[in-house]
Amino acid sequence: AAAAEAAVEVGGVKIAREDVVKEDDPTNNVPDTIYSKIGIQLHRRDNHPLGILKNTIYDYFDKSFPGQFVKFDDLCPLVSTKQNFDDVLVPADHVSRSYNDTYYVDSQTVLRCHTSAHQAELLREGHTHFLVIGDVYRRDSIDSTHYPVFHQMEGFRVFSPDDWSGSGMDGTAYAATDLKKTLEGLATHLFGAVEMRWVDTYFPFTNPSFELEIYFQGDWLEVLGSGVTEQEILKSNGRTDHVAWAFGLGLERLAMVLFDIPDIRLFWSNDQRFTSQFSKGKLGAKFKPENNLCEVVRGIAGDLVEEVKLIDNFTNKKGMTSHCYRIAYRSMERSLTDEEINDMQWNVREEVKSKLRVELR
Ligand code: FA5
Ligand code: MG
Repeated sequence: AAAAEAAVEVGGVKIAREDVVKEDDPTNNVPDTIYSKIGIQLHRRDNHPLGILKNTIYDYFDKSFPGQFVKFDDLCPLVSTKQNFDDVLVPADHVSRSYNDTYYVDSQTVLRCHTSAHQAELLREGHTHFLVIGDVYRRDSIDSTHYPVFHQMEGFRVFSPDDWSGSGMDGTAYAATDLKKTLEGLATHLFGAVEMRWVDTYFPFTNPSFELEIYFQGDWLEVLGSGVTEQEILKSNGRTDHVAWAFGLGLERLAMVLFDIPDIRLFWSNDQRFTSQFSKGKLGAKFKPENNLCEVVRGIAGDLVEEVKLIDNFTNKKGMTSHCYRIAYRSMERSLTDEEINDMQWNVREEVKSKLRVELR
C-alpha cells in the first residue's frame, strides 16, 4: 500500500498520500481506505445520484432566489482544527474533537467532519448567501445509513436589519421562520408530498437549532441539521448586527429516499447495474437491483424459472459489490434432468457475464 500514488487535486490543492497518511505519526489516524476517497467527489458527477440531487437542489435555490446563492463544490476537505471546530464555536472538550470521532492528519489539521468548517472563511470573504457541497469524514460506524465518508450541503443566508424591521418579529424569529419555510419548500421540491417533522436539537453554532426528519421505510430518518447562527460567528467575521440561518444536510440520506437506494454503501459502487440506472436531470428513477438479472435468466430459461432470489449482498472497501442469488428452476409439466438444468445454468452464467459485465464466482 506504500506505493507512491499520483497526487489528487481538489480545489487547486495537490494532495499526495504522504500528506495525509502518516503511519509513524501518533497524531495521525487516517488509513489508506479513507485517503483513497479524497478527490473522488461523487457530488460532481452529473450522472451519479449525488450529483443529480445536488443539481436539483441548485435548481430550487436558483428559482426561489434568482442570482443570490453562490455555490462552492470544490473546496479542499483538508482544513485546520480552527476552521472545523473553533470558528464554529465547538467547545474544547466536545466529543467531535476526539481522535475517536475525527480523522486527524496532524494535531492542527483534520479531514473536515462537516461543511460548516467553511462558514467563517466565506463570511469573511463577504458572501451572504452560499451553498457548500463536499465530502466529509467521520470515524463513524458503518451500517445501511452511516458511512465514514459522506456528503453534505451547507446553506447559509445573512439578513440585515432592513430585512426584518417591518415584519413585527425580531431578527432571530424572522430568520427561524424563513429557514423553515425555505427548507420545507426544498423538501416539497424534491419529494412532492412527503411526511416530515421538525425536532428541536442542539448545535454549538446555532440557537435555536432544528433537525428535519422524513418518514422513510417505516421510520423517521434525520436528513439535516439547521438553525439560527450564533451572533458570535457573525460578529467575528464582519457581520455585526446581522442575523443568519444555516443548514447542513446529508446528501446520501436524501438520495436514499429519492431513488429508493437501500444501503449507503451502494453510492461507492462501480457496479454497472448501479451506475447505469441514473442519468443527468432524472430525479424520478428508482433503483432496481434485480430486474436486469431476472431478464437475462428468463431470456434463457423462460418459464422454467420459478424464482430469482438475492440471498447475500456485500460491498468491500474498494466499493465492489458482491451479490449471491439462488435461482430455482421448475417445470409445470415434467421433471427436469440434471443435465438440462446444468446446461441452462451454464448459459445463464455466460450471458450474465457478458451482458451485465460482472465477475462470476
Ligand atoms: C452537522 O454536521 C451540522 N454541521 C449541520 C448544521 C449546519 C447544523 C449548519 C446547523 C447549521 P450532523 O452531524 O447532524 O450536523 O450531520 C448533518 C447531517 O449529515 C445529518 O442530518 C445526516 O443527514 C448526515 N449524516 C451525519 N452522519 C452521517 C453518516 N455517518 N453517514 C451519512 N450521513 C450522515
Ligand atoms: Mg445529527
